[in-house]
Amino acid sequence: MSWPGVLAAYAPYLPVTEKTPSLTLLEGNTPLVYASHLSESWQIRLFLKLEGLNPTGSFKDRGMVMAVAHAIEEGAQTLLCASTGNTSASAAAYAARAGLRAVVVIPEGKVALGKLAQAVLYGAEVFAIAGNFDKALALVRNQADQAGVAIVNSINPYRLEGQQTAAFEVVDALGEVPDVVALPVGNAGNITAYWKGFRAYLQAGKAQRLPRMLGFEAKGAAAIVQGTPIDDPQTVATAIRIGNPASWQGAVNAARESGGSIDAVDDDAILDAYRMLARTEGIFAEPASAAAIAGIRQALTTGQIRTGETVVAVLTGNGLKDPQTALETAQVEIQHLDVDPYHLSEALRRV
Ligand code: AN7
Repeated sequence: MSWPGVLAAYAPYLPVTEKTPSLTLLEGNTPLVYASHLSESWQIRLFLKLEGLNPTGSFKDRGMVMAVAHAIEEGAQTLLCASTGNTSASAAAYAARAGLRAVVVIPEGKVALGKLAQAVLYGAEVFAIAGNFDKALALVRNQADQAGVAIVNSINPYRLEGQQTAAFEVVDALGEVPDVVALPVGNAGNITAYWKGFRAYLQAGKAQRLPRMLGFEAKGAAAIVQGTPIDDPQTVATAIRIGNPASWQGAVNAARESGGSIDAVDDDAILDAYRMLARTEGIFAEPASAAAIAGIRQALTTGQIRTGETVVAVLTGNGLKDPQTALETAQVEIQHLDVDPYHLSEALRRV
C-alpha cells in the first residue's frame, strides 16, 4: 500500500475537515531503526526515529503540512516564519507545493548551509537579521494581524497538531509505548506535540500507557533548565540556539506529567554523540538531533534511564543539512592520492 502522507493517514486524530486541501509531500512514515551497537553497549533497547528522512530532511514537515493546509483553508496567500533553518526549509517547500508566497526571517550567519540552500531554491524570500532566533520570532509575531499572512512557527497550534503524528507512528511501529522518549529541545514545540500525541493515543485506546519524556537543551541555550530566558544563546547545534522557547510551559508540563525531565548537554557531548552515531550505527543526523543521544548517555549515568528499558531517540534532522559542522568535527584529513595503482595498494595495506 502506498503511503498517503500524515493528513490522510491520521485524519481522525487531526483538525482535518472536508474543506482541508489534501496537501502532501508524502511526509511521515519515517523509519524506526534499532540501534544494535548502542543498545548492546548501554544495556537498553534503543530505537532511532529518523525524522531526517522527511521530504525536506527534518521533522518540521509533519506540522508544516497541517499548518499550511489550514492556512489555505483560511484563504492565506503568504506563509511567514522565523527560523533557525529547518522551519524555513519546510515552509518554503510546502509554499511552493501550494502556490503560496513564503517569507522567512533567520539569524544572520547562524543557519546551517543545507537549510539555507533549501529555502532559497524552493523560492522563499529570505531575510537575515543581526540578531538571534528569539528576535526574529518577536518580529514575526508582530505581523500576526497582516491580512492574508499565516504565521507557521509552532506558536501556530496546527503545527503541534500535525506534529503529534510522530508519536502515533512510534506506537504503531513498536507495537507498544516505549519506556522513554528522548529528544532535543529548542523552541519546545516538538516535545509538547509528542506528549499531546501520546495522550491522544491513550485516550483513543491505541496506547496502554505513557512514556517518560526526556528533553535536552544545549547547555549554552538552556533557558528552561536555568529557569530564565537567555539573551545570547550559544551552541554548535544552531537548530536549537534559542534563548526563550515559545512552548516553554508545554515542555515543563510534558516533563512533569510524564515523570521525565528537561536537562542540558554541552557542545562537546553533542559532538561526541554526533560522531558516535555516524560511526557506530551508520546514521548521519544533524548536531541538534545528536543532543538526544548525548542526553540518553547522560541519563544512564544519573539513573533517569535504567538497564533493559525501551528508549526511542528522536533524530529530528538529517546530517546533510550541516556539512560544515560534519567536516570540522570529523577531524579527518582528506588525503591526496597519486593516480598510480601502487599508492592505493599501499594505502590498503596500512592498518
Ligand atoms: C533538527 O527550524 O526552531 O523544540 O526554526 O531544527 O520543537 O523547537 C528548529 C528546531 C530540534 C528543536 N532539532 O525543536 C526552526 C527550529 C532540529 C531542529 C529542534 C529543531 P523544537
